[in-house]
Amino acid sequence: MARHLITSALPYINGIKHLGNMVGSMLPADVYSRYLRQRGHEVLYICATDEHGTPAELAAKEAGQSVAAFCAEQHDKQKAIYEGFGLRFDYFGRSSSRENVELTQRFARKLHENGFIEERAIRQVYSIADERFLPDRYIVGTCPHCGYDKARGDQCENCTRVLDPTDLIEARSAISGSGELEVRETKHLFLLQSKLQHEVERWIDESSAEWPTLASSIARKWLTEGLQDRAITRDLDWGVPVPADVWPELAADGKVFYVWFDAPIEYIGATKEWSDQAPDERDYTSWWYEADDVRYTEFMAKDNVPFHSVMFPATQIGTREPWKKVDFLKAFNWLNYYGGKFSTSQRRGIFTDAALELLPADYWRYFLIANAPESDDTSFTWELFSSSVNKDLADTLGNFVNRVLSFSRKRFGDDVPAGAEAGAAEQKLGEEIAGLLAEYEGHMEALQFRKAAASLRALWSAGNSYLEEKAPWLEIKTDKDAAALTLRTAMNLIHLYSVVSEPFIPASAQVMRGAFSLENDTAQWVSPEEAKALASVPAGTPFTVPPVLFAKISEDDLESYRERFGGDDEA
Ligand code: B3M
Ligand code: ZN
Repeated sequence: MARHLITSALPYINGIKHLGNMVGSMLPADVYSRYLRQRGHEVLYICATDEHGTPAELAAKEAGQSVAAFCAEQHDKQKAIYEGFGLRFDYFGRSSSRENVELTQRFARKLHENGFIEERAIRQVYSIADERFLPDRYIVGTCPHCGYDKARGDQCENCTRVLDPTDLIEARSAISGSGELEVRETKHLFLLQSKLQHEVERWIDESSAEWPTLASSIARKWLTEGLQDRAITRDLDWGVPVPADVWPELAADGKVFYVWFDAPIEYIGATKEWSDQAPDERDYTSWWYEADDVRYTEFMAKDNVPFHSVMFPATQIGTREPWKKVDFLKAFNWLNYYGGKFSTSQRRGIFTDAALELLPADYWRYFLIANAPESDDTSFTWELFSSSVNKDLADTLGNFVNRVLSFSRKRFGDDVPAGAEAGAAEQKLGEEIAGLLAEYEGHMEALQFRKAAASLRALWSAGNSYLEEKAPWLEIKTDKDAAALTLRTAMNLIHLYSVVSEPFIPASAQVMRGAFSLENDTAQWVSPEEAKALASVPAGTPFTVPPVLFAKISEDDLESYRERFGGDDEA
């Protein structure tokens, strides 16, 4: 039994997220934490909304709300949606919390004391039309590296390079669209990452060996390019204020920390929010400070990797305090919509709120994880989605559950039938199940979600093959006891499925488990050795037949989804 700290990249507050956001961060983190919990580990899964920076200010402006009111409302909205998806955070915080403000200022003070922060006068883009400086996303233009013409001042979405607003070609204001810009001098705090290069390099050498290549190669690329000193403050109204005791002039000037400085600290901040709710039982420092017994896993999409693999660790190292650093960084590629990007600004693709209105969360959870963009970008298409729901969930799993339970009830009544002793076929099935379960565990331990989904599917299929082979609907005509054995065995499979499918499809798993009136039944994991016996549901256990677990998606449904959300014609 180990202590697992799990975080997923903090979703921006600037609007409802699309499925592409969720599949690369919160959803796999939830699947993994559920799995670890079932196996009896102590797990703390922390997430939060990322509320500072230009995206929040811009979105609030568009909504005609104050930033504070906008963030409070959007936080609640996102939180409700994630609950609907069955994401079981231990805590879902807000980066604008008092805890995060205090921790962010503390980090800055420490970095300053250790000589890693410097005040520098810089030349910054000022918009004459808007009468303000234009940091980060307030400015758009053409990326000097790849030529993408909608690159933002802080990062190019296309090539993922981190940018300075002054790097952009043909820059214009994102507020007014005005190209009437000039460069003015203003003072900002710089984090002297160049001084930390060697320490970060050593840390990556020691820690990244088992990270997926996607994550370690991005980290390496950054180190090879050399760590640059970066401005960590901005001229914005909304953000963590620069502490006045250390930098009175900048504080008076209203400078706040850059969102990417305070956002990762919110992983710690949200843990403190969590522990401040029950200070007698919880202690955030036991997870974050000198926490050598904790294994820390982070989940994120690839564009977030530079910040988590290099910049946040540099910040942590620079405090000279023993903060917990990431042990395993799980990164994801993009999920596309028919080969093109999901886009929040163009509302292209499927958004999390719309998805939940359409179909139950388990359909999405299963599809998304089974097709997670692990080794490559992948595409969502309605055709792929419906075939995966219909084949895997409805035909293979749902139909098995329903067929077995209703047939048994019809022939043997409301209790699991006794019948014959297990024979060679059950022995063989048990061996097969144990092997597949061990495989499944291996993939989960390695955070290989697509492979884990394939093993889970194979477990479901094994039940179908067994049932086809034994054909209890024929057995019953000649040997009632043999038919009862087959059904009892199949019911034990259903119970096993309810346990091992729980990380992927928690709601349906609970329905499957709930079909049996077993005392003190939990979702506690079953080892391959235990699973082999297929005997967790004894004869005589009362059961009920649940309603159809998964409804098939029809051609008509498909047609209407394509129409409503747009199909490949828009790619
Ligand atoms: N909010 C970016 C994103 O949503 C950012 C992640 C912060 S993690 C500390 O992709
Ligand atoms: Zn670019």
